[in-house]
Order: sequence, then structure tokens, then C-alpha cells
Amino acid sequence: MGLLDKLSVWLGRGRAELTVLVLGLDNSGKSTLLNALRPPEQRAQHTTPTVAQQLDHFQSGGISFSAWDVSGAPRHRALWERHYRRAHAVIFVVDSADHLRLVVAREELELLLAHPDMFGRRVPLLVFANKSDAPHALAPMQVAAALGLERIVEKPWHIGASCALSGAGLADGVAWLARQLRDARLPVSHS
Ligand SMILES: Nc1nc2c(ncn2[C@@H]2O[C@H](COP(=O)(O)OP(=O)(O)O)[C@@H](O)[C@H]2O)c(=O)[nH]1
Ligand SMILES: [Mg+2]
Repeated sequence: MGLLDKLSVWLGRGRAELTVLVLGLDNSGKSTLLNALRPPEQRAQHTTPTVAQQLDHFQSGGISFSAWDVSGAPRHRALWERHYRRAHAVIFVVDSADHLRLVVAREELELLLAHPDMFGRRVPLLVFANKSDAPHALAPMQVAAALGLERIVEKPWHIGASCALSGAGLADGVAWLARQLRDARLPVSHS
């Protein structure tokens, strides 16, 4: 059973259509993470960046996942921001070994949280301190401090270490997300 199947079982299958946005800087591991969440039969064996871009969306068990690189070209910003309105949860992926770009990740997270379609909404925010296997990877507590997570009050948030390559840490994070979504008593969307 894939992680995603577990998530839909935890949530109660068919209860609601859920949209989960997977956001983070390029190279943080979003495509790899999405591939690990995918049901095994849909999993890509080799992901090249070009192919991965097309593979960065999938739907299974009433849950849709979309991943977006939130760095670079500001003109593309509207591409992922238009999905904020419908998002039930956000997974923010950080490369915990990329110390230099943590400040950029923080800026992007702040833009996300301040966006009119996100601000004030109780959208659960799951942060993966990814690449925990890499040399010099920061611990989740250090990543949390660098991102300023303790200042977030209007959204439930959680940070956990992950290794998207091996899948380590993903189940714990997804279990937290499932609990948040279940407790939120989401209205069933008919869109
Ligand atoms: N060591 C390590 N490498 C990872 C991990 N997750 C992703 N990578 C590698 O980081 C690079 C970028 O990953 P990718 O999923 O394409 O990042 P994206 O740009 O956020 O979609 C690839 O070479 C991945 O194999 C991880 O947890 N640990
Ligand atoms: Mg990618």
C-alpha cells in the first residue's frame, strides 16, 4: 500500500476532494517526494527534470497533489498562486543542506503566508526538512528557526525531517497532515 492510499484511508475514502499543494524552491526534492507519495504502479522509475515537471501532478483516492517550484521567474508566480484558493493543505519542502538558500525559502514562505488567498485560513502547513541524509543537513529545529515557523499562529504547522529518496520521514509527516485534515471537518467540495 502506498503512502497516499494510507492517507485516503486515514481520511475516510470519498469523504472529500482534497487539494494538496507541494511548494518549495527548485532542487528541494518536491518531484522526488511526489514520486514517493504516488501509488507504486504510477511511480516513475527515472525522473529527469523535464519529465518530472510533467509528472508533478497526480490524483488518487480523492486527493490531488501538485508541486510547484516557487523560485525564479516572477512572471510564473501566478501559475501556482491561482491554486492557493482551493488548497486544503500545503507541503513546503526545504533542502536542509542548502544553508545559503534557506533565507530565500523563508522569503517564499512569507509570501505564501501573506497571500490574500492564504492569509488567515487554517490551511495545515507541513514542512519537510528534506535531504536529512545529506552531509551537513540541518536538524528540523534549526530549519524551523531559519524559516521563522514559530511566528505562524493562524495555521497549524509541523516540521519533520525527510529523505525523499528513501521515503524516510514521509509517513510521519503525512500522518500529521491526515490528522489535521480530519480534525478540520472539511466541507465536502462539489466542484
Ligand atoms: N540526498 C538527497 N537527495 C535528494 C533528496 N530528495 C531529492 N534529492 C535529490 O535532489 C535533486 C532535486 O530533486 P527534485 O525532486 O528534482 O527537486 P525539485 O526541484 O524540488 O522537484 C535530485 O537530484 C534528487 O535526487 C533527499 O532526501 N536526499
Ligand atoms: Mg521538480
